[in-house]
Amino acid sequence: MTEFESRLNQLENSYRQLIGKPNKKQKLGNGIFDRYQNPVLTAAHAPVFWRYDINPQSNPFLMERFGINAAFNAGAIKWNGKYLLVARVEGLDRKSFFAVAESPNGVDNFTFWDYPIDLPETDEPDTNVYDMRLTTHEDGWIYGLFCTERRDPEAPAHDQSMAVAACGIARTKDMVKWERLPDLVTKSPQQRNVVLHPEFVNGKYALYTRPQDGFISAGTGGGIGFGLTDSMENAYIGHEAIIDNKNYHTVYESKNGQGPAPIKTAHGWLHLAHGVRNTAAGLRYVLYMFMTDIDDLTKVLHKPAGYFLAPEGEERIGDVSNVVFCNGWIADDDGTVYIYYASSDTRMHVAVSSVDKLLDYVMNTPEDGLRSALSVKTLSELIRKNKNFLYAATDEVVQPVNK
Ligand code: M1P
Repeated sequence: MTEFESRLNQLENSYRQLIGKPNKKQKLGNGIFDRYQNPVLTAAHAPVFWRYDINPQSNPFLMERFGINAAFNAGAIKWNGKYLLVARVEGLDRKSFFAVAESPNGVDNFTFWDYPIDLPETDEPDTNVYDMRLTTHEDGWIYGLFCTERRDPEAPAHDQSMAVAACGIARTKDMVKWERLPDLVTKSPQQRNVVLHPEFVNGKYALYTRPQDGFISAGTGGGIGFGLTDSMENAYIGHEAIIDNKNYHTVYESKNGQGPAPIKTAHGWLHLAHGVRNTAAGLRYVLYMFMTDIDDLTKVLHKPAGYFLAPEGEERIGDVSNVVFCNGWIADDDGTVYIYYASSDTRMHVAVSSVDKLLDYVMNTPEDGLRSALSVKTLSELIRKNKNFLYAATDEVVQPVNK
């Protein structure tokens, strides 16, 4: 066996081992969801034939020719009985693109389809595309809304980082062939985290938006917006109502954004979103949840205090550390909910819950009182309730530890 053949064998074995590695629930979750032990998708999940030219004539040293830096921020959909992630795959050149990875069970064995998505461009080519939200709409199409980023035409030559973010729109019927539609037009100078609602509202398409003044900072904009458009073929939103604002001294103080399309339940629409606050160590991204009225999508009915899921352990480290981000979840027929979240702009994980658990969490977790004294009041009420419950159960006087 030549050195080339031996190296190729090792690369393929290590890839197969990774793909075949079973994933298990972590022990003792919080009752709301179960995290799984291993990331479900990483840069190393890219097939060997993506990364290497495997012809010894043109690549005698078997060098990596197309390195993959990360696989994260994936949209998700159940498709023909399989769990699909449409990941943001980022090459060493920092450009990201979309690629589908498929699993038979939603928690492991995610395998990339042979080719990345061939996403058509508009007349104004995208420099970078990322963070696709998938929506199976009642009009019969599967839409993928994503961020398209281009250099700011107003940027001076010395500034090579000023960019404009907008919402790109594509749709498909088979997850393979994608039709590109014109970008969304709104009154906001920049848009990111735009998500299509799965149902018509008053005969129109309804979109969750995130108006922002600048590329990074939401500025005077921000909050999760909501607007209607007559068509997706020339999507235009004239008025954005802010349904969930950023708020002082919360986990969504600097900015926030809708995650995947909301899940419809008998009690209302379940939303998963990300919230951002600034710290001495930089921005911290966490996930939080809320519920909107089944008919009035602009009315928030319930919103638990604080975060639903925050970066933990190794999740805290990556290209952009201290970040969790979610733009894909799957509500299965049996009520199981697979929450696909990325950590630190590097890799994908899964946390598993159910519609019933998420409803209980959203409807029965106390809201943010927005003041320390009210947090103490909420906690003291819970302690009192638990003491009374213990007292009733044991028929003994429970001694107060501290009056
Ligand atoms: O780097 C963290 C995230 O930053 C952006 O999110 P937002 O628009 O809310 O600030 C996005 O670029 C996202 O892809 C990234 O994960």
